[in-house]
This record gives sequence, C-alpha cells and structure tokens, in this order.
Amino acid sequence: TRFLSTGGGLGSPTSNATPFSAASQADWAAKRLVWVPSEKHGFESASIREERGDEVEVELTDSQRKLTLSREEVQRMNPPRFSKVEDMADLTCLNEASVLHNLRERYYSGLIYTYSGLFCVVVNPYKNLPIYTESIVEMYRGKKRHEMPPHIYAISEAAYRSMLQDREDQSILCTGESGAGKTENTKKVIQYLAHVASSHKGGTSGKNKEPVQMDGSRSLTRGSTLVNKSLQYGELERQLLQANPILEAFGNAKTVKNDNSSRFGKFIRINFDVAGYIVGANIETYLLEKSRAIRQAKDERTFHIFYQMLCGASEETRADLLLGSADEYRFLTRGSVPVPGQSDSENFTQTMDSMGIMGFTPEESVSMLKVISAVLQFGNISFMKEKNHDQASMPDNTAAQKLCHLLGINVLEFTRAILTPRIKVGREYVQKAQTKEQADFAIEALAKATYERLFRWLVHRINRALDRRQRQGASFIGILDIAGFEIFQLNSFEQLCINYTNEKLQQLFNHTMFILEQEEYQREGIEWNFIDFGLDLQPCIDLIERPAHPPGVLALLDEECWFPRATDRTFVEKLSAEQSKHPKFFKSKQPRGEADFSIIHYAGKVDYKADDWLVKNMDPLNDNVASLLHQSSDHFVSELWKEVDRIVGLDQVSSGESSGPVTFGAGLKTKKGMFRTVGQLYKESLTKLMATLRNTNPNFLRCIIPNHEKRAGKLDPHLVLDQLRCNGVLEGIRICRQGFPNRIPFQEFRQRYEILTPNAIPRTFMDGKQASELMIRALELDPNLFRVGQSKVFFRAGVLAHLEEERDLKITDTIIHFQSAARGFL
Ligand code: AOV
Ligand code: MG
Repeated sequence: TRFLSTGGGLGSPTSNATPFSAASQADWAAKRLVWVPSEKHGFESASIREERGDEVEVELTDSQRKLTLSREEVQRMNPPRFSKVEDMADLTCLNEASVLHNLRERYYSGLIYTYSGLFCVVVNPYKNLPIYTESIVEMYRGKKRHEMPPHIYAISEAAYRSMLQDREDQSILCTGESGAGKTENTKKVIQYLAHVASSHKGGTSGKNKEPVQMDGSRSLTRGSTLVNKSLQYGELERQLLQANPILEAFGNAKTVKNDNSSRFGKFIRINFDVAGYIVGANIETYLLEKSRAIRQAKDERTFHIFYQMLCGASEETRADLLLGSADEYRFLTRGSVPVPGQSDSENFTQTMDSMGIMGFTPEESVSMLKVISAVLQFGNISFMKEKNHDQASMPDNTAAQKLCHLLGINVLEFTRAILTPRIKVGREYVQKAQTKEQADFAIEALAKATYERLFRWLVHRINRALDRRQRQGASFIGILDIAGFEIFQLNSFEQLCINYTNEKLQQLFNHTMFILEQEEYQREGIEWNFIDFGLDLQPCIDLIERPAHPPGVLALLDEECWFPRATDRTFVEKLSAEQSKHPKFFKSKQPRGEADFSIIHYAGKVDYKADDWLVKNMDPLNDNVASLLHQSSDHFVSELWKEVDRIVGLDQVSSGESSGPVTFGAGLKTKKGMFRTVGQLYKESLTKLMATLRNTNPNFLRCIIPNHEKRAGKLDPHLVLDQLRCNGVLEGIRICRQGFPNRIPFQEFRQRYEILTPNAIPRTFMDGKQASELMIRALELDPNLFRVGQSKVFFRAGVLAHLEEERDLKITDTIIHFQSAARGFL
C-alpha cells in the first residue's frame, strides 16, 4: 500500500533528510537520541551525554557540538519502528518535536496526509501529486481507514460508509490558514462522492479507462472540460461538480497568500437516498468579503469574475454591458493584475460553460454580468464639493447614466436620491443635501451591497439547480470550508467573526474527542474519568456571544448601534467597563495604543482594533436608491433588491463633524424590530451551522501551509509548529497524553515483547488477555502506566519507547551471545 509515495517525492530525501532522518534502531538505543530546539530546523537530533539533576548535556548529531539544556527543552525521540507512522497518536513519545519530525519525514516522501488521532492533517504539496486519479479513487472504495494510507479519500469513504451503515449524518470540517488547501481538499471530497455515489448507470463500473479528469477544479486541473463530456456522471453529479468553479469565479480572488483565495466560507451539504445515491445538494455561504469589490490591497485582485468578464466577453457583449478596460475603473484599484499560469479569458469561457451546465439561461448569465459591470460603474461616479457650502454635486453624469442604464433605473431620480435623499424627520420627510463624503460613502456601500446580493442570488440559483425535491434524501454529508484562526498584527470585526467560529469548531472537536475516548474506554471496561476539554473554551465563547449579564462583545456592539451619539470609542469604553474582569479579556494599556482590546482565544492572544465596527455591524445603505433599485424596470435587478425593508438607511447615521467618526442614533428605534445587525445575522447562521454539525458524526481535516512562498518541497518548521498549535493538533496530543494513548491488541503485544519475559507464560495455549496480564506482571510496570482492556493493552505515552529499548538491548545481547558462542564453538 505504499503506492502513494512512488513518484510523489517532494525533494531528494537524502538531501533533506540529514539532520532529521530516522536513526537506525541500534543508534537510537545506544546513543539515547533526543530532540533539542533548533533555530533552523525547529528541532534537531542529539544524544544524551550526561544528566545532572534538571540539566542535560547533549551532543548534536549533526555538528557534534555539545550543549547543556534544561530537562524540559529536551524531547524524547521515538524508536525507529515509529518512523513515518500514519497515525501520530500511535507514537509513543508524544511531543511537539516528534509530531513535527513525523510530518516532515512524510512530507518529503510525498506523503502529505497523516492522521493524528481524530484529525487528519494534510500539508499543501504545492505541486500536483499523482494521488487523485480515478484508479486511486477506486482503490479507496469500500476500504476501512486502516487498510489504506491516510488520504482525503479515506476520510470521504469512512464518512460515506458510516452514513450508510449507521444512518448517521456526517460532516467533514476543513480548516487552516489561507493557502493551506481547504478548498482543494473540499473539491476532492466532492469528486470522490460524485464518483462512488453516482446513481448514473455505468457510472460506477470502473470500466472507463479514459483519463477522465474528475473534478471541476480550476486551479489544479485547468483547461480540462473533459468532465463535461464524460459519461461517468449523471446530470446531477455533473452539476454538483460545476458548483465550485462557479462559486470560485464570483467568490474567490488573488490575494498575497493565495492566487485562488476563497473570500467566503461555505458548507456544502450532499444528500443521499437510502441506497447511497446522491439525490441533491445544498450550499450555505458565510461572510463574503464584499469590500474587495471596491478596493484591493497591493498585489491583490478583486473577484475573478471581474477580470474574466473584462478579458473574455465578446465584442457584442462588451457593447451591451458598456464595458471599458480594466484601467478605466476606479474600483479596480490595481488595474489588471495577472495571475501566473492563468488566462482570464479562457476562464471566462469555462465559467460560462459551467453556468450552462448548471442550467442557467443565457439571459440569467447576461443579467449577472450586467450587474458586475454596474458594480464597476458605481466606482466611476465622482462628486465635487460645491464652492460655498458643504453640499456635494455631480458635474459629470456620464458614469451615472451608464450605471442607470445597466440597472434599469432613472438617472434623474438616482441623482436626486444620492445627492438630496428624502429623510424622515419626526413625522415628515425632508430632502437633505449630502456632503461629498456622505455621497462617496453611499456609493461604496451600494456597490458592495449590489455585489453581495448578486452573490447571494447566485448561491440561491445553484441551490435551486441542485435541489431535487422529487427525490427524498435520507441522510447527508456536509463539507465545511472555512478560514481558520486569523491573527494579524491588528484585527477587525471580520477576524472576530472568524475567530469566534473557530472557537466553536474547536469546542466541537474537543467535545467529540472527549466522547469518543470515553466510549472506547468504556467499551474496553477501563475506569477513567476523562475531562471534557470542551469546557475550556466556553469562557471565551461567552465573552463574545453572551446576550446579557454581562453582555458579550456582539451584544454590546448591537446595543451601542442603537444608542444616540455612540461611536466606536464609546463601544470600546463600554466593553472594557463590562468585561474588565473577564479572564479572557484585556483592555489595551496605553490610552491611544495600537489595539483597543485583546481576547485570549484558544489559538492565542488576538489584538483587536474597533475602528468602523459600528458601521460594519449596521451596514447602512442609502434606502432611497435601494427602493429605486427595487422598482427597477430590469426584472433581475428588482429581484436582487426585493428585501429593502431590512435596510438601515443612511439617514440613521450622521457622520459627526465633517470627517469625524460615523455616529448612530437618531430614529433607529422605529426599525429595531425588523432590522438585524451583521453580528446578529452571523451569530444566527453560526448557531444554525453548529446545531447541524452537532447532529453529525464529524471528521476533521487540518490543512497546513508548508511555507509562505508557494514553493513545493520546502517546509518551514516554525510556521508548521504555529499552525499545529492553532489548529488543535498539539492540544489534541496533549489531551491524549492525559489518558492512555497507545493501544496494542493482546496478540501483537505478546509477539513483540514476549522476549522480555521469557518465563512468564507457559508454553501451552493461553488466552491473549491472560498472557498479556502475566507478561505485564513479569515486567513489573507501575500500575499507573497501563490498563488491560477487553482486547488491548493501553499504555501511557512513552511506555512503549521504554519497552522497545529493553527489547533492543535484549536482541543485541542475544546476538552477541550467539556470536561469541559461535566463535567459541569454532
Ligand atoms: P485555502 O482554501 O485553504 O485557502 P486552497 O485550497 O485554495 O487554499 O489552496 C491554495 C493553493 O495550494 C491551490 O491553488 C493549489 O495551487 C495548492 N494546493 C492546495 N492543496 C493542494 C493539493 N492537495 N495538491 C496540489 N496543490 C495543492 V483561502 O480560501 O485563501 O483560506 O482564503
Ligand atoms: Mg479556499
């Protein structure tokens, strides 16, 4: 089953291996090898020379340099029989160094997937490995997890089998930092399921020997439209595979970290009937980064579809959509930024093809593009400050005309709605002139809202295509692709939301681990009170989501949004006052410090800056323009704007003294019943997601980025360690260590270690459990170091290393004995 390593090597194993290669068994025992911290490698191999109280003198294997370290800095190395283990929970020395070493060794051999107890860890190879072909899908089909090397297919298969056998819904949760491979792996899960669970006749025959490219994936398998023509799938499966390319065109963008970065989170739910055939699917999305539609950072782009349209649209379409070139649009801050290895115009054709397969009508596609063009056009409207007063004016209305043409609204009405909107004062409406800042703000908000509504429509439309109501779903597998913890220098509202999500997901993981461990111990009849580590995360979660007594961050933010004269500053003050005693909360020390407050998240301390949080949470819009759009003569546009009553109008917001911070207050109370803040909406969708996930059997995939240069064959040890810490792998191992992580079936235990207890077991037949018990008695192990279950012996971390050592010495002795005996004989 080592096929996954053939041809997949990521670098020359010999060149990469030197300081960390697995020692031979003899070396390991004789030299007492350990791991010591190393700037360059994370950890490097050394041997113990002398132990003095709390200090240890070691000699580095590589340079023979001698060092004296404190005992905590030295981590034990696993015996060679544990080299490149597929499940790190099987390691007997469970420490950071060994985990890193194991991942690294495997990575350099092209083995990117590794289990760590309940987790599957995958390190982004940054190159195409031959491990996702149709024949490999076939190899995993019907196999149990331990029968095959670790793989995303093994996870998918296990989820699928467990769904069919136990009738339990499943989830696969992918997390990791940007560029770690969440989206690529999500696509592989769908590819796998579409293959093994296709209801299409002959679809699963495996006779198709053509090199069929199986996923609709864009970044890895560019240019392949074979999938569309393949007879492999039924219509539903084909459409399911197209959902990703479409979503990626509209929701992904090039960032500094990832050329195809998802700027939204998603939960894809695939429904199956009792026989295990796919009967439909549904996609839920979270937090689209809509601000990208109007502004991009250096070396970044807006959503792919903008460039695709600008490069790929035909002359005729260009004319219809009033398209210019990339550098004519102010919202394309960086003009046209090419993505290495990508052709925007080819991708445009593919996106349009995918939409065709999904069943979009040509009219729908054109309508969407029109709205995209309109989003760009919004940015070209510019205002001037009138000479003698603050009022904004629009000297040139060319852009506004184009915009209104595209959106099917009247340009005069639009101009009035932007420059002098009708605002309710008391019981009456008055027209209120806007300043240039207000008008600019309104335009940006409208452009962002337009794009967001388009995206929402798109998801809805895809769901309509994938939802086959006539066929009843029995159970589902849900795949979550959502950003992991984000810890930047300074963090905003978006990071709070994503970190809050990850806090909840980590809690779900800890809880699942706790339950499963508990069950295993019970099954084996072992007394053990496992601590529910999920409880550890509750204080931080409360700090964010608690509604009252005292209110958490989100509730306080909402409260402040309804409060007259409130600002981001008053929000920070109230939060600090309410939560000053919370153990996970820190108010920034210096009065005008960089950060406003910090939260001790599970993954570490995160500094938040509260600038614009009130605005981000309220997301106000010019409701005069919104209702114009709602009444648009273009059916598609009016459809996008059908829910206008949920909007907080700009009139509810006053931008203090000229350019001062935006404040809220006046008159908002009238709408409070209907309106929901961004924070509230997010909390609700997260609550719903968590409720769904809690009713599933979860499978956790931790994606790891090996370096920040997008380079194959390079693993930055400190970067990887940081991620292992953030994503719970190291914590999982720490929890493991509290129990009895190593489990060996009686038979295996006896075979390997009987040599240590030569006279303990009678030569006659003996039951495995009894034999193991006798052996353990003969070994005189401390009772706290082991438990004997129904089918296995359970050991504390490290005990097996000790047994291995003894076994080694014994074997060496025997050999020496034998050799000298032989010599003597001769
Ligand atoms: P992400 O989803 O985790 O980041 P992606 O799945 O988009 O990351 O992966 C980033 C890039 O890494 C891909 O475009 C591929 O080039 C490469 N890659 C990832 N996994 C593999 C793999 N298994 N084999 C080959 N190449 C791979 V983000 O959405 O940015 O949070 O925001
Ligand atoms: Mg992604």
